[in-house]
Amino acid sequence: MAITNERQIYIDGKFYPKSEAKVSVYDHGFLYGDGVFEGIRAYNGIVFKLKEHIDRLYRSAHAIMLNVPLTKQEMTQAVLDTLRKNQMKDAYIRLVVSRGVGDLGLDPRKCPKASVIVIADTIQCKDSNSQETGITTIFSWVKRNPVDATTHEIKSLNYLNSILAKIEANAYGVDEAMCLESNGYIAEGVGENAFIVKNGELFTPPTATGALSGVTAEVVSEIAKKLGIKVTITNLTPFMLFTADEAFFTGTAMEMTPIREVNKRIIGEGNPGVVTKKLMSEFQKVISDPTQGTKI
Ligand code: PXG
Repeated sequence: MAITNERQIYIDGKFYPKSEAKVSVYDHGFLYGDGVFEGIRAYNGIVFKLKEHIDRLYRSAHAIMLNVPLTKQEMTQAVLDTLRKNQMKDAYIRLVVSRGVGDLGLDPRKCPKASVIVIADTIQCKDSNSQETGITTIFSWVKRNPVDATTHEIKSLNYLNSILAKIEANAYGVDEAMCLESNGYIAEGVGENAFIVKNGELFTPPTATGALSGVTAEVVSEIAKKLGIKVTITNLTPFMLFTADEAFFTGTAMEMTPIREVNKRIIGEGNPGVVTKKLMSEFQKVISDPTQGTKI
């Protein structure tokens, strides 16, 4: 019997209680990681940057030649319907499009229809005090997916390299892993973009070599520019992070989170710096601005 007050999950146009929301073991998303996804947040009845997330989802799908069975407008509606169905105004939304049910071979032609899943739930990915204290990190040995393979630019269901980096961070007792790209430059975290502050200016790695084109990173860069803080997209070495004045991560799940340590090197003063704090307080204003998203 279904448990009452269970979350209702959208699967291919229908809602199922969480305990009954299941996909086939023949789904190629499960068998091969063949699919794409997005993580989105809703704040106080507004889905933050929903259009930007949906656009990125369709770009990822296009790159893997996955036919999304909904138009962007229908996909937007599916997200909003899921939030309404669950009566959620604040949520973490997971949008998944998998290649769908096929046979045990790799060939996607055996999967006649892609599957769309929308989960609206909450997420706990950082300690409540990490915004005040900053988090600890290590450089992982796992490089980001190279551009000439399962490139990091596609937000695919293949997140094993992020998971391996996370396992490493866990094993070393730090909060998060910092990932490098194949030339040894800083790429990003396991699910967040990286920024450093040096002499009052912001620097972040290029998306071409190793960082996902982050929605939150874009928002924070825009805030910085409005505040008159210069933002430069450039290759960053581990040394530049060691010797930065401040550093922080941005991401839908992590929002803005200061970094206080990398491989036991304290960054700056070892607590969130002035530029980071200023950006964080402006970021709070932007996420509660109804013009920055789609009303539920
Ligand atoms: N880099 C990667 C590799 C990501 O997956 C980001 C950066 C940040 O992008 P946005 O657009 O969210 O600012 C992401 C996306 C998690 C989790 O549980 C986070 C993401 C994806 C999957 C899980 O922390 N973030």
